[in-house]
Amino acid sequence: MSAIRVEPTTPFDDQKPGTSGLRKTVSVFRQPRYLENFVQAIFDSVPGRQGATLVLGGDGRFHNKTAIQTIIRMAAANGIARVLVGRDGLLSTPGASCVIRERGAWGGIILSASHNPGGPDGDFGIKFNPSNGGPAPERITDAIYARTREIGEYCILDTPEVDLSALGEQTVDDMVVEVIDPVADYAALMERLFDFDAIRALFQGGFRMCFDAMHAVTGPYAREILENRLGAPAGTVINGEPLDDFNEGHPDPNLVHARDLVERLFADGDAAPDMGAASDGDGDRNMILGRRFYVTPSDSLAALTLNATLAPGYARGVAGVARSMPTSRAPDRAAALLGIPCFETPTGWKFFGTLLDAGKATLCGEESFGTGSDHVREKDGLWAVLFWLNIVAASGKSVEDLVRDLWARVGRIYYTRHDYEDLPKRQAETLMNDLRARLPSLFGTKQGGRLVMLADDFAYTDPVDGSTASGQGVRILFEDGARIVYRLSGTGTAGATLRVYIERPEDDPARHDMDTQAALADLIATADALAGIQDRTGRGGPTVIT
Ligand code: VG1
Ligand code: CO
Repeated sequence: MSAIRVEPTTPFDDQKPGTSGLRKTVSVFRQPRYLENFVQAIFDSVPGRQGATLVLGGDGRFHNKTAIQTIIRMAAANGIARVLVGRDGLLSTPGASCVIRERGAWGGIILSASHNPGGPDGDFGIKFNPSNGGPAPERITDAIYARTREIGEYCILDTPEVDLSALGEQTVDDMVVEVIDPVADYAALMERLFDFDAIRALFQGGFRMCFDAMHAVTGPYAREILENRLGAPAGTVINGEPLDDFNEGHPDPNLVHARDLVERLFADGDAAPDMGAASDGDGDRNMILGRRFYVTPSDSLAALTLNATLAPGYARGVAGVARSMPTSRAPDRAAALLGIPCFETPTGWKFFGTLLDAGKATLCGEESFGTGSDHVREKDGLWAVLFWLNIVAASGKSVEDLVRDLWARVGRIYYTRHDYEDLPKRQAETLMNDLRARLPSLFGTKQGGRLVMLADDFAYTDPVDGSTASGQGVRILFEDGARIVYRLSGTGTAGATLRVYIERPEDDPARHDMDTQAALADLIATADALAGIQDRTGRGGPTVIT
């Protein structure tokens, strides 16, 4: 047995996990001891690692493989008995969640900065998921952070590199490293949830789809499931080769960054496929498109809720739905129609964990192209795509028809998010603080002709474990059901990003065909005026509109 090397270290003061793990530029992560400190803090603060199994993998971005070799050496030095690592270091976020659960692991370390750009000048990230397979709740991330502030040493072995390309077992000292097929467990789970025969028949009947993997982790998953198992024609998956810089792209499945896909789906006549979809860097996000039709993520969650029982895995019904606070109220309306509860949580998948574990929510979603269910404990991009395919196959309706059905039944909620990226941190924080200070005086006033019914900073008490979270975003609710939400992003690595979420319900079916930005124009102006965005930032408009 090789000697464990106990290395002295000193704390870094910036290792506080954000909305989804610790995210920094690659150059920050390449500093000596930076990754090691954080990994040791995980081992030190989560009980039960001795003799346990750890799941390890990432989205394949630059620095992924180097970090994996370090974590394997540290795992062996910290008493882990078995590491399950995805071949070539790849595991999508939902794929990792699946393996943690199926294999009874102590937890998993996922290396990803999700939709942030990669490469030597891009971003890197690390997150820990405990044994339920979900993102660590704040109780755990707070403990990890506290540990990073006082850490004095970390443990590592001097062992040769593990060959990540060969499936099967190797040993590192007395720890077993098993290189697993990253797709196998996940694909088997999907076959249990969805009617693969019906989807296969759909493709055989000429249904055409285009899945854009954006050169990120879902390529191998989508090829195996869509093309190999479901018989979609070769070429259905585009940009399917994971690259460590995502081909210099921004692997964020939205109308701006998945432009190739959007152009194909909005082509004239029959040139456009029947359905389009894209996923992000680590495979937990999804964008769904019909032919010349864009599905708002909030509507996607609502439509899946209404039609869930068409998929075998959900035939017994949906116990409840949960959505993040800034997500539109379309899922609430769908839930009301079915007579089931709808929970409102702060932004970030970690807040859904208790509801899923307790069986209170079956489906969850966020406006940020995140949808998922109790099948794993992460949002799941390809799962959402298969769910849509299953519903299309079982109902015989197009994606657009299904969304129009939703609008006919619960009304349409026009929804948009305006992001102002890379603002000076101080400026963005002052904007938010000034807005917060004005909240008590806004109630009962008219803003842009609308009466303010509620103005607060969202605070949450978890209905299962009673944990609390405050300061989760400013919300302004108007008498007519319109709403504006402001919050600062917790996933960026430079400056600050202000997110402004704007929505209003439209119950008149004769007005369900407006352009979203036009339908929301007056509210968008109110949102700007209330917070003084243009005046304070000097920006002519948002950087990204979704
Ligand atoms: C964003 C989204 C949030 C999502 C988070 C992680 O966070 O708004 O809904 O859960 O990203 O998604 P923020 O704090 O930047 O708004 V992912 O795909 O990065 O794991
Ligand atoms: Co992601």
